Amino acid sequence: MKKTVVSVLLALLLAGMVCSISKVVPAEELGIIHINTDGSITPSTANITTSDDVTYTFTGDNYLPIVVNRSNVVVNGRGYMLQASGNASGLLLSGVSNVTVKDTSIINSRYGIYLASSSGDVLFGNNVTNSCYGITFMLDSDNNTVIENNIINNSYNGVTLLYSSNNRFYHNNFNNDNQVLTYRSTNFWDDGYPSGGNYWRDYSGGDQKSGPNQNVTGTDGIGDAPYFIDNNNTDHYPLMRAYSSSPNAKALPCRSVAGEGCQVKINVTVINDGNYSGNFNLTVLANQTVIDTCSNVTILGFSTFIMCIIWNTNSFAHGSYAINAYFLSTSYGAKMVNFNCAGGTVKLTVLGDCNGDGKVNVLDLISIAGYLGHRATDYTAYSPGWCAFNNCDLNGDGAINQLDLITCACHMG
Ligand SMILES: [Ca+2]
Ligand SMILES: [Ca+2]
Ligand SMILES: [Ca+2]
Repeated sequence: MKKTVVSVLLALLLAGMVCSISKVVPAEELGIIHINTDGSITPSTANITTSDDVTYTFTGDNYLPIVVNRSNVVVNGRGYMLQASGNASGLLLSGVSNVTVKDTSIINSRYGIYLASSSGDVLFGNNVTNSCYGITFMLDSDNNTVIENNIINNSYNGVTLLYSSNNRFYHNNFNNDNQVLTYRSTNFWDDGYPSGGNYWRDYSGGDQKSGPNQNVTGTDGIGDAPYFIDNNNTDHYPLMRAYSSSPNAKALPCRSVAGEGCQVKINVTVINDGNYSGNFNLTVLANQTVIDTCSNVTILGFSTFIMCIIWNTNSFAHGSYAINAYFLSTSYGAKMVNFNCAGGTVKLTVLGDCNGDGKVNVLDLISIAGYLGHRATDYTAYSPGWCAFNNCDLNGDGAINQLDLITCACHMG
């Protein structure tokens, strides 16, 4: 009986020690993909492409280890998978600096991402899962930044640091039996308050308090007690929930040219394709001037919504205004998110100046005439022609007709 127990324990122990690699790769496929110091990629059959020897983009999944020997490059996995085999590292950065590895799913490798004597590199938005060692820094791999990665289900350690210091880890999700192992390494594990640190699946603290010292009444999404790794490594602001990147949002004005005194519609569009949710205060600015605020806007996970803001330009001088919106969380880690609007600039000019050249003349009349009979309902927001149509709709009534022509004619000269 005792013998059986011992055998079972031994079997369990061995099972735990043998790191499972699920994919068996035929011997002829074994090899290594190199991003060489001269910028070339070998072998040429690798599912990676570059047009400038700076950005290396996956064109499909890769089943060989990748060794990066070139500094100052970006490796963009575009969500594709990298699966090394046997005892190989998925991605090895060897003696390089200023390399960014992003958006790559690295699974079933002995070492997911391995840095040897490499400093000043960035690991951003990768999934490092189901390997033996998730992320490993060896031999003076210092001053690297590791953010927004999922480091999950790695059988030995999530992160291993040997003789590697001053690296910064934050906004990562950690769920491994052994989260971190360090030796002679002192590192940063948070981004200060209120940005916060990492999500640790095994964190057992509560969240009743807030503030940099976590001594103010009120919850803030950050654990009240630090997450202690070892004497030289502590996450002072562990996240209470898994980190999910911010919702994608834009603040887009409906026109790029507006006559003085016009009202300009601005659509604030939020597309949230993550599980991140919370309540926010929204502020919309024209250059540095606040033009509208909304409190307690709720953004739910996996949702989309559009809010319409009206900017009354009465008290604004002629000139170009960049429209920006930002959300300040009131419910989750007081996370501040800046959303820059793509193409969101409005030129304030004389009424009637549809093309924004500062003069009202026959060119503006021609622009308006080109849209005669068109209505706002003919256009989908942001589609080609939509913004130009709005620029010509001088009285903003959603139709272009003789009223707009007359308004323009009255301001000519
Ligand atoms: Ca707290
Ligand atoms: Ca003009
Ligand atoms: Ca009109």
